[in-house]
Amino acid sequence: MKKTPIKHSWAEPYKIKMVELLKMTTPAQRRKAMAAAGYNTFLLKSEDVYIDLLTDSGTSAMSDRQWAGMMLGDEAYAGSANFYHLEKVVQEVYGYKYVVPTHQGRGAENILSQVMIKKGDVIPGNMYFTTTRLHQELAGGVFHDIIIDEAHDSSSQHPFKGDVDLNKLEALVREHGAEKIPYVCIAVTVNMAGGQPISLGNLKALRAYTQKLGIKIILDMTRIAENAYFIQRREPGYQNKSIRSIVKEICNCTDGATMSAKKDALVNIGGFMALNDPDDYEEASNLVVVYEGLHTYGGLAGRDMEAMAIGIMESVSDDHIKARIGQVIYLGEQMMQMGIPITEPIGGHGIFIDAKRFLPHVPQDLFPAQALAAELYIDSGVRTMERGIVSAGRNAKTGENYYPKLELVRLTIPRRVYTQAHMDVIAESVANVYEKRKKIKGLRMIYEPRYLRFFQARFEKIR
Ligand code: PLI
Repeated sequence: MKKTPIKHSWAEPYKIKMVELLKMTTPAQRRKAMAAAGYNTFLLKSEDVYIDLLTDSGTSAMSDRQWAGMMLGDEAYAGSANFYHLEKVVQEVYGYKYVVPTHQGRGAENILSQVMIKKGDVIPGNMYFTTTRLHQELAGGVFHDIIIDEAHDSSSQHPFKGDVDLNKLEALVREHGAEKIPYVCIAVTVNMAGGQPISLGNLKALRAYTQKLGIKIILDMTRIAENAYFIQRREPGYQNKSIRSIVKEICNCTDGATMSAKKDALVNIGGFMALNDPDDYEEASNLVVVYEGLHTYGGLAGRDMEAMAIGIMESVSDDHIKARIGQVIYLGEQMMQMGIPITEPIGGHGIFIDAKRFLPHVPQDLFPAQALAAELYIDSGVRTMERGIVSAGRNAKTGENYYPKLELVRLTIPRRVYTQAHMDVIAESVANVYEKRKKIKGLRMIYEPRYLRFFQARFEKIR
């Protein structure tokens, strides 16, 4: 367990003005809380959690400027000044023409899927995301994974594991015809692969191929600034380019985007759809009225849109993103030094423990990642989440379980929330559980909800 100092400084470009007090709990209290939550970390009460790594979604600390912006909320039902500010920022930073706000990312996914997908369509993507795939399926489409094989191997050192395998896309085009493919769905820092980036070289090659066939590219731009950071660090020719210019270059390769602003954009709630095609925009801005609210608020308060506009500007600052990912890398490097099997290279928004290698004696049917997340909570009050067979769910047609190659526990780092000392506590707790890993036997699912089961499923311990 020898620690060597981390070479690069990533110190935060901010200081702390207000703190939120946390309750400290005992192992006995946590054992009881975990059992009451059916061994699902989503069902824990947040007040029972010490360090909350469940998600980086909506959990960021807003800046003093964002809070000040909240006071400028124009809460008019129609034509809020904050909407026009948000629209201007999205146009300037990302370069899209039209913006439709939504309450969060899945609101945008619902509307975009309804606008663009017809029954029987095929939607290729660089790995699935839970809500994205479900909305594609509910709209009548079928998702196909076209990410490179390396993305499914947690130990592959490929620098851009979010890249698309163009041969897989060509095979889909040959099988179904380009007219059955309305768009390719491209995620940045691919969540389910461990926060792994796509390269601009790959995106440009994809663009050249799809343009010839009249297939659009829709970006899931949820963690785009984090992807830009990896391009700046790893892709030849981008070392001297700003995060902001790389972000714009990524968007320029696409026709539109859905955004969960709860991640990169540093807000607690909010999202949007951004489009270039006026017909798609017209339909989306009409449909949003049905599901979210008028097209100038989309389910958000004016103050939420103001905080989002300011958050987007802060998110593309080079100093911000260097510290954000620096903290993630700091934690990941500690784990690697301790011999903990994690997804490599270290990704953008968290550390993903490979539960198959951590618990090789627990078969996937006994939910090793779910069981490991429960043990980590009991050990230290650190809340993580499963990203494996429970998250993958069942095939909508056959009802069979998906068996993803990756069986991961995600330790997601909220932005601007925790300190370096918190990172040390997390690493120590993972090491503790690693030492007693042979005692972990797995779980049995005793309640399975129909949609997105990982949120609400309940389990009991295998004795
Ligand atoms: O949680 P929403 O509805 O604002 O966004 C959905 C969503 C879309 N795309 C991607 C890549 C996501 O990561 C995402 C939400 N992610 C969550 C909640 C997470 O914990 O990762």
